[in-house]
This record gives sequence, structure tokens and C-alpha cells, in this order.
Amino acid sequence: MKAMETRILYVRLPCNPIFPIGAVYLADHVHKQFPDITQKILDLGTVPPLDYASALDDCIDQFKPTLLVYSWRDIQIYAPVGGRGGNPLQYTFEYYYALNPFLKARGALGLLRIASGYYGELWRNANLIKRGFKRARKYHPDAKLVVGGGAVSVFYEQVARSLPKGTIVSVGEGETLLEKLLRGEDFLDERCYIVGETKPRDRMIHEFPTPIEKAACDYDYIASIWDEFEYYFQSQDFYIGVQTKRGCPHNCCYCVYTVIEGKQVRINPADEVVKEMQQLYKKGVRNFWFTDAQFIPARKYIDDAIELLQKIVDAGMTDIHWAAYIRADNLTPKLAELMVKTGMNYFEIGITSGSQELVRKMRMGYNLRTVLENCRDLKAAGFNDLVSVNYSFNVIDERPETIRQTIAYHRELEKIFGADKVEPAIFFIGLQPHTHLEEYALKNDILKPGYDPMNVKPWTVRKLLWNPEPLGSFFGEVCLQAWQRNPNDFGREVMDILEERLGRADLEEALTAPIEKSNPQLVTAP
Ligand code: B12
Ligand code: SF4
Repeated sequence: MKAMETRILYVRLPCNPIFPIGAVYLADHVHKQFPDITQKILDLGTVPPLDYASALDDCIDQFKPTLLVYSWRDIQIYAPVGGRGGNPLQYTFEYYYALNPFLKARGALGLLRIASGYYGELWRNANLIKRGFKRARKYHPDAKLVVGGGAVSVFYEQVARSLPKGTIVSVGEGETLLEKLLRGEDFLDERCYIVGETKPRDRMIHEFPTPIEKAACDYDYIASIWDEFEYYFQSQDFYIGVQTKRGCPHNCCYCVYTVIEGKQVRINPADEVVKEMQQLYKKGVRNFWFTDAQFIPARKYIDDAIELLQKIVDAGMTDIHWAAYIRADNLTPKLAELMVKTGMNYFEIGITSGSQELVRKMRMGYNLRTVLENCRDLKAAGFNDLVSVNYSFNVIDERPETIRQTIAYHRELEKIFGADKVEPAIFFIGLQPHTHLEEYALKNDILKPGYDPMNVKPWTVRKLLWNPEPLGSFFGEVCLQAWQRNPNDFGREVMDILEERLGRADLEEALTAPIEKSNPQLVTAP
């Protein structure tokens, strides 16, 4: 493909309105490498559902792209939070665990509705891809089609069945792939394959992404190729994505980020990140989400975080707010102070359990005692906003005593931040492909080789939503009771019920993991 003749259309597939930073970064990168190429962004996240097809058709008719770049962000809607079409976790638990036939039937109906919505979205997105490709080919018979994004990265082996022959399916970051494609170079060594022509290599997602040097996104350019750019600036509810690094070196057993982005952490230069934020700041943006898999992936990146936050202060952006996934074991008092000073007003700690023993078994590499100390530093530095603490019960080797430990740990966090400021977010792990947990499930016959991770029929969800027996029914019952007692404060209610039923351990017990001769990790799951 000769660069001069190329016209690239980026289509962000329908999605809850969330800033389409993936497509934006790709367009920016291509522009920096090939300033003469004409590009356009169409974000279907800003278009009402009835208009998806016509918006796409109109855009293709006007722009006549030679290369279609589809960005597909999320597929997995049954994640256990209130989402499109209700609360999937609640329906699932009502269906599986409710004794009351009315609740069971309501759960079944809810799940069917969610499953049909899910399949409807898959079908709709695949059709938007096919439709756009066909239409683009009317104008340029050799137009090409590339598909990528978070959803495609996770389900790259399954999506091919609904995509046209010749589609290039991309895993992880797409900058280098697009660059090679546009230079007419061989690109198949990148994490990708071509539907109907090549097969994904075995364990392709585990290959390292090609590192790129990230420079500040040029938002004046982006505004010039994206008609709805202003959409995300109209409301102060949106947190605009800014990436400060890629990669996570950890091994948490259920997590796929560490393979999508790779284990090697690549820091974007702080000056470039600040330059990017300043452009958005000048356009009125005050809320930022650092979209890194982890903002501080390990202690050795503390200095990078300090440098970035200090530069934000030096740049005079003193009235912003930001949020991120934070591994709270990697803080120092100085970093805590800067976090507060720069306006961090929300963060999520994904400790998963308040039992050091389980945290170790899930390969999470957290020291829970350090997390508490760092939280105290954050509080002392003046942090007075919301902390969401993610707990996933029943992942590995959960027992009444480990539940009691989690309660003790949670109560200590409440003591530090104030009970109203600590929001326990109760998740049950949605089993994802390419994770250690998937490996475990396959080894232990919980899943069969060749199972379909995209299959979310009510009768298959049970295996993908990780809540194994013998404690599965107990948690099911506790959650149902919590929804009944206080649906608006589900997380806190679950914690209270667990404490009423099982009591609370000594904090010290929670923080001490018994030394094991060999760490059995994952082999002891119920
Ligand atoms: C940060 C993040 C969030 C933040 C976003 C904050 C914000 N304001 O932006 C929050 C916490 C809000 C969030 C929420 C959710 N998220 Co999220 N999130 C992420 C995370 C960690 C990073 C995404 C990101 O912005 N990365 C930075 C940008 C630059 O990367 P990118 O968008 O992926 O784009 C790059 C590549 O994908 C690629 N690319 C993108 N498009 C294309 C197209 C082509 C053709 C090519 C070649 C390449 C390509 O190149 C881009 C540039 O390098 C990813 C996991 C991960 N590590 O990737 C999950 C992830 C995207 N989230 C996911 C999900 C499911 C959700 C939720 C739906 C969960 C839920 N049920 O509530 C929600 C809802 C989001 C919504 N649409 O409403 C899934 C999506 C896949 C799936 N399983 O379906 C992911 C992959 C995590 C996972 N566990 O699997 N999320
Ligand atoms: S859960 Fe967080 S720390 Fe663990 S591997 Fe995933 S991104 Fe890294």
C-alpha cells in the first residue's frame, strides 16, 4: 500500500461513552510517522444506537477510506457490576442460588436478557465491521480492514469466526502493526493474523509487544480529524484517558492485562505526558484517568510517578482531578503527598483479599501490611476522597478463617479512611482466557480444552464466573441477602453479613501468611 494514497478511517465501535483513547493514539502515531496520510475518526460511542449504520455509511461515502481501522473496546458485559441491562452478578446469583422460585425465575429472565443483549452486541458489531468493509470496497476494491482494541486482544482467537476473510486481527497495542502495514512491510511478526489466511500463533498474546517511544498526543491534529471531539469535554463527568506507561510485571492469577500490555514496563517520558495533559487542560479538561494497567507497577517506578506528578504541579495544573489503578504497596510518604496535591480523588486498590495467605496464593505479590502503612501515609497527606477496594471472594483456597481475615483487614481500612470513604467493591472473578486461573481450570477439569470463553449462556456462565463450591452456595446466599437488605450499598452489606455470620479475625492474623515449604499456588483451590 503506498502511503501517499492512503485514507484511514478509525471506527470506534459502539461502547458506553468512554474516551476512545486507543483510536486517538493510533491516529496520532500514524500522523507522526506519515504526516501526509489523510485520516478520520468516527466514534460510534457518541452516536445513538438507531443511527450506527447510517452514521457509518455516511462517513464512508464521504471519506472513502482505503484502510478501515476498527477499534473494539469491550465485549464482556457480564462483569459483576451494574451495567447495560441490569446487574449481571445479581441475576446470575438469583438464578443459581435463590431458593425462592420467584427470584430464581427473575434471575433466569435477567440472565437471558443479558445474554441476548450480549449476543446482540456481538452480532451488531460484527455487522458494522462487515458493512463498513463492503461499503469501503465499493470505492476502493482493495481497501483493507484491521480490527483491534481491548476486546479483540482478549478474544482474538474467537472473533475471527464473525469477521470477513482478509481481516487483520490485532492483539495489544497497534502502532507498529499499522506502521509496518502502511510501509508495505511484512507485519505478520507483530501480534496479529489474517482471517482465512493465517492462524494465530500458539500463545501469541504472550509475545512481547514492540516497544515504541511515546510522544505527547497532538490534540489539535486529533480535533481536526474527529468531528465529535468536543463530546467528551461537555460534561465534567468524563475522565479523559492519558497513558503514562505500558506493561505490568506482576502475575496475578486472574489478570490478563499483564499479557495484553506485556510484563515489560515502558514509561512514557514525563514531559510528554505533561505536554499531552496541558493540551487537554487548555481545552477545559480537568478530570484525567491514567489508563495504565497499574499507575505504580512496582517500587522501582516510584521515582517515575514522583517525577510525573511533580511536573504536573510545576506546569500549574493545580485544579485537576485524576484517578487510576493503584498498587498501594508501592507508595512512599512523598509520593502520597504528591498524589493528594495533584488531585487524585479516586483510586482502586485491587487487593482481592484481606488475607495475606490468599494474596500470596493468587500470586499477587502484595504485602498487605505495607498497603496499610501506605494508606495511613495517604490519609496523613490529606487524602479525603473515595477509595474503592476490590475484593474477589472464593478465588483460591478461601475458608471461613480467611473470610474473617478479610473482614479484619477491611475494618482497618475503614479506621484509616473513614467507613463512608472506603467502598468495598465485591467482584467475583470473571475467568478470562490466557490467565493462570484459566490454566488451573483446564488442568482441574473445571473447563474442557477448546471451551468457548465468549459463550455466556446462562448455563455456561457458572464456570466463567468463578465461585466454586464448597463455598460457592454460601457466597451466593450472602449476596442474595445483601441485595435484599440493602441493594444500594451492596458491598458494605456483604461485609456486614459476613461479619455477622463468621466474625472477625485479629488483624495480625490477616497480615501473617503461614510459611509453606513450597508455595502450592493455585493447586489448593477448592
Ligand atoms: C483503564 C481501563 C479502564 C478504565 C477506563 C478509564 C478511562 N476514562 O479511560 C475504567 C476503570 C473506567 C474501565 C472500565 C471498564 N472496562 Co476497562 N480497562 C482499562 C485498561 C486497564 C486500559 C484501557 C486503556 O485505555 N488503555 C490505553 C489505550 C491507549 O489502549 P487501548 O484502548 O487498548 O488501545 C491500544 C490497543 O488496544 C490497540 N488498539 C485499539 N484499537 C485498535 C484497533 C486496531 C485496528 C489495532 C491494530 C489496534 C488497536 O492500540 C491502541 C494503542 O496502543 C484495559 C486493560 C488493558 N490493560 O488494556 C481494561 C479493559 C479495556 N476494560 C475492560 C472492560 C470489560 C471494562 C468494563 C466494561 C468493565 C465493566 N464491566 O464494568 C468497564 C466499562 C467501560 C465502558 N466502556 O463503559 C476489558 C475489555 C475487554 C473485555 N473483557 O471485554 C479490558 C481489556 C480489561 C479486561 N479485563 O479484559 N476500564
Ligand atoms: S491485577 Fe494489576 S498488578 Fe496484577 S497483573 Fe493485573 S494489572 Fe498487574
